[in-house]
Amino acid sequence: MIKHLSVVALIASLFTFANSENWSVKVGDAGKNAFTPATFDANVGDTVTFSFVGGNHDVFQADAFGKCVKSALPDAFTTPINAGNAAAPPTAVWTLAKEGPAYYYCTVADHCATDQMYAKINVLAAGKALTAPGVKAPAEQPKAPPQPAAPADDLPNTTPKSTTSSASSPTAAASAPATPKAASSAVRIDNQISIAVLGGDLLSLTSYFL
Ligand SMILES: *[C@@H]1O[C@H](CO)[C@@H](O)[C@H](O)[C@H]1NC(C)=O
Ligand SMILES: [Cu+2]
Repeated sequence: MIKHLSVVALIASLFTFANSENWSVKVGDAGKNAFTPATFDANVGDTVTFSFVGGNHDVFQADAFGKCVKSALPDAFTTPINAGNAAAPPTAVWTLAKEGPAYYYCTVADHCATDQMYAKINVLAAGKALTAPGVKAPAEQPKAPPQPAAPADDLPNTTPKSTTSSASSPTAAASAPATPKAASSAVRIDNQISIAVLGGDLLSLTSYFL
């Protein structure tokens, strides 16, 4: 019985991890004292990557929308003041650990009080559908050499369609390194995570039957 429950939990974890997303928020875009986008939906477990593209700004968590006061939470999210650089923006990453609205603002000068430099993320439970998703950040591509653009009609053959299909054929997904450039790299990262988690699941399933 206990083993049975752990198998169910492991399969559930597979779906939770496969759906985690990396959202992008620009800070100080176009010289404005603003966060872009200022409001969007996300899931618990997602990350928000702030890119400081202009001006001098920071990000401080608040306890209410439009409140220019640091959150009383002991683990309130904060960043140093960053000098914006559009070509090579400094970044800061906020991992959304808790369900519910997450508020933040900029503490520099009168950006919050006068220019309304504050924003909000609606953090929904992991796996819950998003009504107003944010902007997906381009995923990290460490050593990938430049790839020629693939014809659009190649995509259905080489792009894993869903986490379910990649989970049912992990070796096929793992041995397909030539993902076309047009395919979302976020999908690739999700699949890598799924395969890693699936590896653990298979080990557990094996011990379940021993
Ligand atoms: C999230 O997006 C940023 C770019 O906005 C990128 O630098 C970072 O590597 C991404 N993180 C992951 C885990 O993909
Ligand atoms: Cu600011």
